[in-house]
Amino acid sequence: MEPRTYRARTMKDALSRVRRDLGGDAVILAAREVRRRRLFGLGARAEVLVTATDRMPAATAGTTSPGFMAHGVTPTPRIGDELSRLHTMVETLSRQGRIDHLLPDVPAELVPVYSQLIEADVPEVLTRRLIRHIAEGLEPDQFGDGEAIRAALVDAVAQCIPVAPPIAPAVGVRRIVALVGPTGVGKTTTVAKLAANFKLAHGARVGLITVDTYRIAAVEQLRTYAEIIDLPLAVVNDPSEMPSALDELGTVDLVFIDTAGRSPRDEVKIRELAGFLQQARPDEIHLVLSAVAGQRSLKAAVDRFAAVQVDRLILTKLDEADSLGGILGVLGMSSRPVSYLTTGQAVPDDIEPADRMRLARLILNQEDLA
Ligand SMILES: Nc1nc2c(ncn2[C@@H]2O[C@H](COP(=O)(O)OP(=O)(O)OP(=O)(O)O)[C@@H](O)[C@H]2O)c(=O)[nH]1
Ligand SMILES: [Mg+2]
Repeated sequence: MEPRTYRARTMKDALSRVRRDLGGDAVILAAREVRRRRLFGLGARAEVLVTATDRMPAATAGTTSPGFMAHGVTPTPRIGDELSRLHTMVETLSRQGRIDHLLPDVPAELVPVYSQLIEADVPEVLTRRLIRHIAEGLEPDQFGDGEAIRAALVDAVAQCIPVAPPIAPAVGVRRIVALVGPTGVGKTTTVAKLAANFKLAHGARVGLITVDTYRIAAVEQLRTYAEIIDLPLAVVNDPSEMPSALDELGTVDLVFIDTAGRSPRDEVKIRELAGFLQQARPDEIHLVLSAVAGQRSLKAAVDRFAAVQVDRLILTKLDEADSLGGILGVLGMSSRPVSYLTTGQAVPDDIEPADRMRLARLILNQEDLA
């Protein structure tokens, strides 16, 4: 087939269309950004032009292996394959004199890495910053070294992920930890996982408080966990009840406060939540964010929940997310460290303390959850 040119708003969209039209063996011949004038003088809009074909052009076919295949175009790309393509891509593009057509500030050898990050949903601006960082850190002879590039990439991504140590209860000192966040992200489930682990694995004395009294089912959900794990539970209907609820729990090392999900759009409800928390004076407030949520809603959540003095982030539903790169942009914006990752519905198993190298490898699809 003659090469076709695809025009799209983002590199990711362009690559998806290439994949849909040309299938798993698509070969990218050139990729560049253009600015397109818009009608009525509304300013220029950036677009990406990708030229691709379903097989190698005759001039280069049969020389080495196929040229640059877009990362992720094959259903299950293997990193080894990807890295060997990196080398042949550079050769092919050099021969075709096409390196200049590539994205201007991305060195040709790092184009597959660029594509990998875009496919993982890492925001474009951050992708370019990562590429620049990797390029600066590599020795000249490492540009042809797939292993070195892979290690540099994981390191660069890991550096964008601030992590916090796990919650550290001390015997005889009551530590209060509150979980807040948008609706349905997994706050109650995560409270149950944490409470069970601290009681069962660490032998801590744990108590629970819920301020989610808007729905009967919400209180019952936490009460069920409290009964199974055998923990005291206090229900708080009004901020003024908080001190007596804390007393009601008796002597405990760790109190988890479960809160009602709040839409980031609902500033009134978030202020109301702040009222409850002011009375509890938590030592730590963890904002729970679902990895399934889109970049924009994650950012809105970080932005709006800043009103309750968030200290840490918990990332949930990693098992359900198609890609995790969007989280990176949000971490940069929030500047709060990640404390825990949750990876499924099972209480108490599907939770782990955040580890920046692991999260980086997960984002880059270099590691499985299990
Ligand atoms: N796949 C997956 N599901 C999860 C995870 N954590 C929680 N869930 C599920 O997400 C759903 C909502 O969980 P909840 O814990 O009730 O969420 P919430 O944030 O307390 O919800 P609201 O109180 O209504 O705001 C439940 O079906 C959980 O089993 C996770 O890590 N992975
Ligand atoms: Mg809940």
